[in-house]
Amino acid sequence: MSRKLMIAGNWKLHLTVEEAVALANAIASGLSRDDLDVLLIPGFLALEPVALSLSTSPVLVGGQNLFWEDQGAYTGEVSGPQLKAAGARYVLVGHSERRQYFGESERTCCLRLNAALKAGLRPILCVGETQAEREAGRTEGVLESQLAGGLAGLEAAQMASVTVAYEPVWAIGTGLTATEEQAAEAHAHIRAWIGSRFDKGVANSTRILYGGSVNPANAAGLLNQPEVDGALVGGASLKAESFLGIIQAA
Ligand code: G2H
Repeated sequence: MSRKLMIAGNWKLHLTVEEAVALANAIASGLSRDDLDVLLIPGFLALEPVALSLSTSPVLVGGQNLFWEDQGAYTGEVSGPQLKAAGARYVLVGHSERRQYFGESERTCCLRLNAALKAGLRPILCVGETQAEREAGRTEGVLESQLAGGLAGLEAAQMASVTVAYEPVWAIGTGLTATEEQAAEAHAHIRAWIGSRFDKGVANSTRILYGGSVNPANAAGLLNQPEVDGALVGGASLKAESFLGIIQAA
């Protein structure tokens, strides 16, 4: 089954609202392909202005995180319905920076993922091993437990709305990239796990993105791997030229 490629730009804690809108417009106006999905993931403040500025463009907008309750006395949180109303179509869940700095656990990933689905958002569940886990030969076990935790209780039909992103922690923002073989191997393992947890059809139709220091020079090799269905890009998504370069390389 053919899966549509996605190139997503995760802007993390970068850019003012004005800078984010300008970058979104530069990316939208430089985009010359319509055979793949392009997703921009700005900070919360910029999300609605970016979505509004892209309203006539095919470029999609997503959130970097969400809380699992729709509303209530939860100071500082942002909910799925709020993101949806602001124009988000996708939302990251369990990015390694959330796991590392904000105590994200498999249980909270699962709560957020379900909240996203309930709000009509498409969650992108991020999984990946640290350097120490890789060196200890634990990569596959870590991926399996993050997948099992994040997708706990999910039914096969719900997987049509779920994307997985494999982001080896040791490759994030470090300039180190997984080799094409390492990425292909991890993606194949994730797909096989999805096949045994759900079924082969779900496994074949689930989009699995690679993230971790993707740039215009290494994108083609990574995206050429049949198991790699797109890229989740951080640093190189902060300049229109490099992000468009990755899209061109895909
Ligand atoms: C991984 C990635 C985007 P970078 O976090 O999610 O960031 O491309 O800077 O490694």
